[in-house]
Amino acid sequence: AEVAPGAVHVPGWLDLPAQRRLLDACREWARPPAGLRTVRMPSGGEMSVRTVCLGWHWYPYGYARTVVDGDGAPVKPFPAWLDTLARDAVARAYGTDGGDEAYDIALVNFYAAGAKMGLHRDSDEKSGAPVVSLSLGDSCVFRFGNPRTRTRPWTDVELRSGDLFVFGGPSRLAYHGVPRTFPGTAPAGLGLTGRLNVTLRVSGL
Ligand code: MD3
Ligand code: FE
Repeated sequence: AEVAPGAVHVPGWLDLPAQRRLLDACREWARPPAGLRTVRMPSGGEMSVRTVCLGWHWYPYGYARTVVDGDGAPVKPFPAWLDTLARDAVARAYGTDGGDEAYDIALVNFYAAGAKMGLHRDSDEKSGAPVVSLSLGDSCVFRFGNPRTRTRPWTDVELRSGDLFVFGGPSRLAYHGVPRTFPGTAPAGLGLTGRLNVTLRVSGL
C-alpha cells in the first residue's frame, strides 16, 4: 500500500523462516565489540531504543567508521547479502530496480517494552536512495508525517513482524517516529521479546 508518494508498505514480506534468519544475524551483530549501545543525544538525554550499526556507525548527527560514542571499535562490516536484500525490497515495493548505488549502512534498533522514538527526519545520508525498513517481533505504531513540519498531518500505521516499508522520493525526508510498541505481540515461533527494526541505507559517502 502506498501511504504517501514514495512510501510503500508491504505487510508480511518476510516469512517466519526469513524473519528468524534476520533475527539470528541481529543477535550476532549485537555482540561486542561495536555491539548494541545506548545513543546519548547532544542534549544529554538517552534514547530508549538501543542501536547497532553495520558499514557506517551512526551517531547524533553523522556517520563514522568507528564507534565514536561507544567502545571506539571499528564498525562491523556491511555484508553483501544485505545489499541484495535491500534491492529485492525496493524492487518489491516499487516494481523497479534499486538503481546503481550499493546499500552500505544497516541501522538495527531494539525496542524493549516501553521504548519509543520521537518524530525526526533522517538527513545524515548524502544519497537520496530509498531507505528500506524491516520489522521483527512486537507490533508497533509507526507515525509517518510530512516533509515540512514535525506537526500534523501524519498517518499512523501498525507495523508487524515481517513487514517491509520503503521510503523514497518525496517521502525520503519526511518526519517519522514510533510512539509505542505492543509488548507481547511478537509471533510465537520467532523467539523475540520486544521489537527490532532494521533499516538499510545508502551513505553516499
Ligand atoms: C522514513 N527507525 O532508524 S523505521 C530510524 O522503527 C528510524 O526503528 C524507526 O526511524 C524504527 O531512523 C522507523 C521506518 C523509517 C526508517 C527510516 C526512514 C522511516 C523512514 C527514513 C526516511 C523516511
Ligand atoms: Fe528515522
